[in-house]
Amino acid sequence: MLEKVVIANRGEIALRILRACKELDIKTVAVHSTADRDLMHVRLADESVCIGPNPSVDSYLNVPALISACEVTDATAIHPGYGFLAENADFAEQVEKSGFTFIGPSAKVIRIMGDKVAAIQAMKKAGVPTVPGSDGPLTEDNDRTLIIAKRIGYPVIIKASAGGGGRGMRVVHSEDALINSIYVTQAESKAAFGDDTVYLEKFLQNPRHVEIQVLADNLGNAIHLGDRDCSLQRRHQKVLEEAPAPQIPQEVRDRVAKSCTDACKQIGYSGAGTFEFLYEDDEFFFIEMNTRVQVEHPVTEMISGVDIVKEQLRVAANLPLSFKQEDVIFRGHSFECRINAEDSKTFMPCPGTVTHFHPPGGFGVRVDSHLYSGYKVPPYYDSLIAKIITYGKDREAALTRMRNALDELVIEGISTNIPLQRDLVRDSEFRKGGTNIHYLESKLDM
Ligand code: MV4
Repeated sequence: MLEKVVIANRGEIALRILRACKELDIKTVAVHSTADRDLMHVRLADESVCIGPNPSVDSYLNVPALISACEVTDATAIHPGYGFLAENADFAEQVEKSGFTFIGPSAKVIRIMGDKVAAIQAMKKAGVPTVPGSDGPLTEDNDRTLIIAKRIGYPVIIKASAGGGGRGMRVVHSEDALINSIYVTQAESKAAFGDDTVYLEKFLQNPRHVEIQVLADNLGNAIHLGDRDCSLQRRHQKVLEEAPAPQIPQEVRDRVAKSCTDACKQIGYSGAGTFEFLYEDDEFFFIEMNTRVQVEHPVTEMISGVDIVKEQLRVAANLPLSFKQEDVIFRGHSFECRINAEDSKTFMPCPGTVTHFHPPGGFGVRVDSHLYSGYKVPPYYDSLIAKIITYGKDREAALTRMRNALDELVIEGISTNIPLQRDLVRDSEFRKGGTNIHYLESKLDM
């Protein structure tokens, strides 16, 4: 097993990683910025190192400081969590070159998935269903581009190959607007990412966001942990997730999941990963792959019984996954509500001191949070402060538990999105299941 892990993150995910390390008897090193010295996981870790001042660029994104932290503590591995450096191929490469284990896939695979054109091509080749599109970057040949768009059929969407997660996209409804829109998207992409490569896809008008969780080890095994629906989002920030994704024919679900595990084997994937799909009219279309553990991983853990972070640690130690596909039994339903320190009307971040925290509890309720009464939410980082996760034998049971859990939850001293979450779990359309990616924003507009 790994001996000592540097947790290169903060907040709830740092605590989540620490818990997995403790269960596996791995020593832990918390690294933190000045403002974060009172974080819960810093207190619980075997050792802690202050890696720099508050701005992320000086601390959680400070590669030399992180490598130094490994060196001074004699750590053997580094877990990046999500966000920050988690999907930075150069970081993964530097960690490995310095003689430490990066807990995640190889730098090579991270690099391919960061290049959306390369990712789609690799997945298509491996048999994963993709969105009809340009199947590669657009060229300077505008006549060719116009023919491609005509073949796909309007509306089309222009996407930056270096983008992802909703950055660098533009929808085009007619031929007259295409070429100019491509120029604009290329210029924006060049400015934002230093790369002007763009590609075209058919624009799906009312899809759901459904993703497949996978795990792969370094011995050629790859398994999936089923799907999650993450369609409820605002400005590309997920708000409420569930597993499994409701109302998908079992045969369609099984087929796409199988294509993902086949693809993992083909590209030599290692660790935890997520295949992101758009789902419309009973069809899956691959759009991107995430090479990290995700915020919403707990809903998958609840329905599969698999501890995803522990498996990440096993894989990084070159151990086999602790089970085979046929050992994974899916049971019940799970929801996750993300609790953010933000204004409940304007969605602006609302840092400050939590004067009182009372988490919900009881059978089928899980709270992943670093909060405690007296904790000061700093203004420097993202505003996620807690994840309320419920489990039930079916969707209805898990949702009832979530309504009750949100009613029990008390966070005083700062403004949060708890009122929004309480409203959402009572929303009649949401209760029916299967709302699409536009549902939340259109509800908020009313
Ligand atoms: C799309 C799309 C419709 N058609 N691609 C946005 C985030 C990025 N991961 C991909 N995104 C989209 N790609 C095609 N061909 C609509 C979106 C999209 C979206 C996707 C998932 C969740 C929320 C979304 C909100 C707006 C647009």
